Amino acid sequence: MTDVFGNLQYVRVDREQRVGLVQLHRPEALNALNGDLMQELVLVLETLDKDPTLGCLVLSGGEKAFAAGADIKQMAQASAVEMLRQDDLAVWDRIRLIKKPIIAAVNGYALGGGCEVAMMCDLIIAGENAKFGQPEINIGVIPGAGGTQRLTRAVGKAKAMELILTGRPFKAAEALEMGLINKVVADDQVLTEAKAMAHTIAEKPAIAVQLAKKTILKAFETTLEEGLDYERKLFYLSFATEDQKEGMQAFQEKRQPTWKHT
Ligand code: DAK
Repeated sequence: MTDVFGNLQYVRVDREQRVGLVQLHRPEALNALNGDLMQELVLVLETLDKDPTLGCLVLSGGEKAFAAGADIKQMAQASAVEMLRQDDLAVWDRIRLIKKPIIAAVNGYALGGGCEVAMMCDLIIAGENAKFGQPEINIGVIPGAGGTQRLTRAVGKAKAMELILTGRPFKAAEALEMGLINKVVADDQVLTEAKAMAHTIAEKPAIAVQLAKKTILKAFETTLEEGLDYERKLFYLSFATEDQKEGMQAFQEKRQPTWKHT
């Protein structure tokens, strides 16, 4: 699978049936997210997103860290003008445009940009010793890749204020209780659990899955009325798929549907 991408330095790619597996691999720096790693990650995700034989993606890190944040060493000396010129966010932001669901499988640290990347994913499965947090305040900055927005939408103002203003790390159990993540499992079961969920999703009719993802995300960006209108249009659009005909036919014939993902 890696052949398709040439020489990847920081990201590993694999597949299992209809599930694409992407792993951050910069263990010597706890998967700190430098520019090259982010370029590779986005390239891989966008390529897998276009592959019609895949229905769901899993993004994991290593045992010790999903990712300990953006690379502090790389940005430490940058001026505001350099940051503006580099415009790294333009790369990071492409993750939210991926159409297929992405499940983050989190072990160890998911801090700063690492937590933000996990939150850009659609579902999060974490190991019991996973440690989330937005510690940017401790190095004199604020979250820069969506933390103030996505954490607040996920856990509410009170908790987001506390976590971002104190920089306090929090464990998977607290993340689950706050509604930030989907499931906590034993550390050595994280990938297995994430893959199981990914296979379940990947076996569903792919276009309906993508329309559902898009519509749920819309709920964070719009009024209820516009969101309902958007949902109705995509619902009608789902009737243009062969899978809609097959799904409803199979129901009436009391048999399992055979999805074509078209
Ligand atoms: N950046 C660079 N290197 C890192 C790193 C990071 N975020 N985190 C760890 N490392 C490196 C360490 O420097 C060390 O390298 P060597 O010294 O061996 O060369 C190696 O990884 C192992 O780390 P430690 O020796 O520190 O390991 P410990 O187990 O003792 O501690 C730790 C683990 C996770 C508690 C600690 O490493 C730590 O506090 N790391 C920094 C966590 C952090 O503050 N993260 C937030 C960074 S700010 C944006 C996009 C994103 C962002 C901003 C803008 N745009 C697109 C605009 C995000 C910002 C951030 O994430």
